[in-house]
Amino acid sequence: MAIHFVDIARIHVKAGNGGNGAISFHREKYVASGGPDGGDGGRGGNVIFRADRNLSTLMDFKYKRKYVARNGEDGRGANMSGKGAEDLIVRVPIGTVIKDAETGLVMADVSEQDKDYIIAKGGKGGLGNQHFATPTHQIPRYAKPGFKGEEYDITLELKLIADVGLIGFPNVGKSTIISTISSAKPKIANYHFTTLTPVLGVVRVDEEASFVAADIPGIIEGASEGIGLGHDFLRHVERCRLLLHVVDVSGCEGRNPIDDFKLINTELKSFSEELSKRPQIAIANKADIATEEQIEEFRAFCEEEGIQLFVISAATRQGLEELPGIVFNELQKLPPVIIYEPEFVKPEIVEDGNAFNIFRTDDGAFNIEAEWLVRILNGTDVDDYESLQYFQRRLRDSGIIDRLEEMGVKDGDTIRIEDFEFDYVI
Ligand SMILES: Nc1nc2c(ncn2[C@@H]2O[C@H](COP(=O)(O)OP(=O)(O)OP(=O)(O)O)[C@@H](O)[C@H]2O)c(=O)[nH]1
Ligand SMILES: [Mg+2]
Repeated sequence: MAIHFVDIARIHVKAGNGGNGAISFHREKYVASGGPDGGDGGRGGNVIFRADRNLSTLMDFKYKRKYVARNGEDGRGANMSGKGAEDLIVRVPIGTVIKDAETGLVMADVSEQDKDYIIAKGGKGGLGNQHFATPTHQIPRYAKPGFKGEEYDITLELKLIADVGLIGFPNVGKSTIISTISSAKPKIANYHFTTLTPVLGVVRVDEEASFVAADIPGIIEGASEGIGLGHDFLRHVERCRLLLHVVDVSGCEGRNPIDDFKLINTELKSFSEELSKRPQIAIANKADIATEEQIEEFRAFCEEEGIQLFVISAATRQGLEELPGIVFNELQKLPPVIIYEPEFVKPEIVEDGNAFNIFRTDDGAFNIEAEWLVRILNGTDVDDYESLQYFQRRLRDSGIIDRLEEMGVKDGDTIRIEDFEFDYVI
């Protein structure tokens, strides 16, 4: 069965890098040598997620999987700062939960309209050489490169925001119920899996009172192993405060409503222990074609289990008048719709930290891994004596030279830092 509804996606987001600081010196006619006037780099663009009421699936993300914000502009001479880049706004349906793909930890729950969820932060711009002049060092020939923008592989999962979720076997009448008590008009038909995509409906109790209900595809035994439409759709009722568990009390398809009820709860449990503990109201539907004994048998089961029961017929509307009011009152006793708190902690970017790692490769070269050092190297004019001195000072201050000597570095050995390579000179 082809399912066109897309409610899960994996994408890559990258914020813009900060622009590089400029190396420049003030120049004027008849002025021999001016001071440093290299401007700062601009900030890289953020990747921001926003909830959009007009979207209902994550379909777009199936085709476009890379979202890259622009880099900040480099600084220029005459103290001109580079322009910051515009943010990249990515629109998703309300209720999209964003997780770090690697750890599975929640980064954001895009559940509020008009709110910016910054997922990848743009890099700061680097400082221009105007900042590095000191009384003893008046011609700084180095500037700082911009910081890298954050970059993540993320997953998007749509978890609808609804107070109430309708669950049950296929064909028990879930869609018929939601279509009679709410504004939603889902497809209703006498076959299994009529509903393929979740549907939200607003149920009005009176002028002031209303709640949102979600109708999802039917669940069958083995759904947790992927039978039927699987149980992925349960994700859409995960936030619900209350579940309306619908059974066909007439057993018109030759099944037993008590068995059905237990089976669905088993499937629920294998999907999520937490969801299986969510409060439920049993809805015995199709009472119009059920016998008194059938209804009583189910009622006895519910009483024994301590489950609140509601007997209705969505076809004749018997009992449906009262249902919204009862559900609404029940909701008043329950906690609000679940919003997922961010739990992912971004790795900290330490400016000019001194952490490094050195290892020897097969060819005998010493490889230095240190992000801060690469940043300095990128901003260093290797032909310039002063900036080279600055670079060497950082090598010494950070303990890299000591470590190299411990490791037995000799004159003429190759030192490698990412793409840079040079000979070690004592
Ligand atoms: N006799 C009777 N038939 C009903 C009642 N409620 C629904 N039906 C019929 O049952 C069939 C299935 O109804 P749906 O509302 O599509 O069932 P569903 O649970 O949404 O089914 P799926 O979307 O396939 O999971 C339709 O033919 C409805 O007309 C009822 O109270 N009494
Ligand atoms: Mg349906």
